[in-house]
Amino acid sequence: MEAIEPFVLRVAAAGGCIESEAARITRRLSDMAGFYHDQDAYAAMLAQDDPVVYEVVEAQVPEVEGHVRCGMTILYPGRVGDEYFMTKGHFHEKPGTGEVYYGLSGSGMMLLQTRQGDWRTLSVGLGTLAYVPPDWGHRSVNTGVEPLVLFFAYPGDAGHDYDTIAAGGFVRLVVERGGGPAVEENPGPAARNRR
Ligand code: M6P
Ligand code: ZN
Repeated sequence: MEAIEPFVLRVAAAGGCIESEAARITRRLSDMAGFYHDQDAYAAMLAQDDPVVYEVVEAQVPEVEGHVRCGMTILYPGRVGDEYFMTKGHFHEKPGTGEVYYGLSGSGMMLLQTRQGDWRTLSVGLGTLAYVPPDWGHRSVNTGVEPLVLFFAYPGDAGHDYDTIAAGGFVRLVVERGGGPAVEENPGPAARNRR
């Protein structure tokens, strides 16, 4: 296994920043074509602005078995139409690998689903530990008004499979109804195309 020095990272919940050696990925609205169910709302919003939807700050840990990849996701508040800002979501490429999240600020939901289409939701946010068992796809959703900041840790060799989600989406959506979040069936590509 590749050896690295032990290290600490300073994690600031409010700003969601990890100082020192960390890689930062920024996902803007324009990076998320096809992910939101209301494509007209997506296009209209993008014509006005290209906001940052979320950032991932990840420690520089080898992507090999035995290491633990860790960092934070900072998911900003907002909506595309009635659908709350969310991460792309992914399965792990390597079967049998799970993930742990711990909420440092904000509030939201995690959508989970198996490759067979079984699904769950978990409440996440400040003070909540969310456990993603192996082989459950996962997506974080910010249903609040503050940034949702989640610390995460997962096996170094897990890898990210985005294609499965990109192809079929999640079977449920988290949408705003009457001022609060609701979990609804995803009408799917056929319904999307009718909009
Ligand atoms: C979590 C971790 C990261 C992941 C990030 C953003 O914090 O699972 O590995 O990259 O969420 O999610 P996604 O990659 O699905 O956009
Ligand atoms: Zn993951």
